[in-house]
This record gives sequence, C-alpha cells and structure tokens, in this order.
Amino acid sequence: MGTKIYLSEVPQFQEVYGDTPMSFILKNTEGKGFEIAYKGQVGMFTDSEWFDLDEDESRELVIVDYWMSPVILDFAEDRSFREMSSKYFSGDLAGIYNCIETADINKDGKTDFLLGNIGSNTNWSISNNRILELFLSDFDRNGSLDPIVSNNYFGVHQPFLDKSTIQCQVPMIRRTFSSCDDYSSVSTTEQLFPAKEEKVYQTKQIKNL
Ligand SMILES: [Ca+2]
Ligand SMILES: [Ca+2]
Ligand SMILES: [Ca+2]
Repeated sequence: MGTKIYLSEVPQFQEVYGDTPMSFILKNTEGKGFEIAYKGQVGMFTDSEWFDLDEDESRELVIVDYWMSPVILDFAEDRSFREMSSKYFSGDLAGIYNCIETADINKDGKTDFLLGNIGSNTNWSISNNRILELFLSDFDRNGSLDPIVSNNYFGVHQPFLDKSTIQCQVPMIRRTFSSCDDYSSVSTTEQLFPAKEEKVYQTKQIKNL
C-alpha cells in the first residue's frame, strides 16, 4: 500500500491580506494518520502544478502565490520536500500570481509554464522607477494588522487607495483626516501614520505585474 501525499489547502483569503501564513504539505501514512511532509512560508498560495523539472522521474511542485516569487519544492528520496526555487529561477520574479498552467507553447517538444500575474489592467502600475509595496503593521494599534499598498517612487512611499477605501481598512484614517480635502494633502505613506515608532511587521515589494 503506497503512501499518499496531499497538498494542504491554504486559504486564499487570509485573515489579513498580504500576510504570509505557514503552509503545510501533509502525508497520509495509511492508518497512522497524517505527518507533516513540508512546513514553510510559500506565500499566499493560489495555484500549483506537479512537473518533473529535472527529469529524475520524480515530480517537483511549482507553487504560485500573491506578493512573492513562485516557489519550487523538490520531493526528495527521503520523501520530504525541500525548497529549490533558486535552482530554477534567477532575478526577482515576485508578483501577484493567480494561476499556473503547462503547455508546449512554442512547439519545441518541451513543456512551458504559464504564470498568470495580475497584469497591467489594474490601478496598480510599475515602471523602472516605480515599485509596488505592501506594508503590514498595526498602524492604528487596535490589535490587528493593517495592509497598506503604496508605490515606491524614487524612494518616496505614495499610498494607493482613496480615503473611503483606506479608512475601511484602517478606521483611524477617518479621524485623522476628517475630509477628502484633508486627505488630498497626503503624498507619502508616512503622513498617514505619523507615529514614527510604529514597527512594520512585514514589507513586500513587487517589480513585475
Ligand atoms: Ca524531478
Ligand atoms: Ca516548449
Ligand atoms: Ca490595526
């Protein structure tokens, strides 16, 4: 009786958008319950494909996610998983990936991977001098993390959302900026949260859409 491997379902919508949860791959040991075959932070998992990338007759697991580079897990002989992303990827590929598919696009007999990044048909924009950033911190100190998306433009962090949207995430904004006129004076993320001592829990950057 063989051992079966199951990829644990990582919820697509975390309690806090942008947070990187711990993900697990569980192994069914046929009557002895489940064992953890892999535990790691692979991002906000959205899709995956099994494929034998190195042609050793054992398939690797290719994972795509939000706000991170794709992750490749190698299924080793001892039946554990190891992250081998740097063996296959070079450069910064972090994006907001929704899906992954395989096909031989250029008809050369080799399988190609299609990764569905969020693309340019959004309000978010990226250029040589403009990076998309996500800050996670408890900016209003109410005990829950607040995700703030901004552009890093020549080192200046510019918030992306309008007042009505951002105050839904961080109600403190409603009190700090009583009108849209007040809010229109904001040109940097730092102006939203003047408390300099606030600790930023996570920062993520994206240079590809
Ligand atoms: Ca392989
Ligand atoms: Ca091909
Ligand atoms: Ca908060």
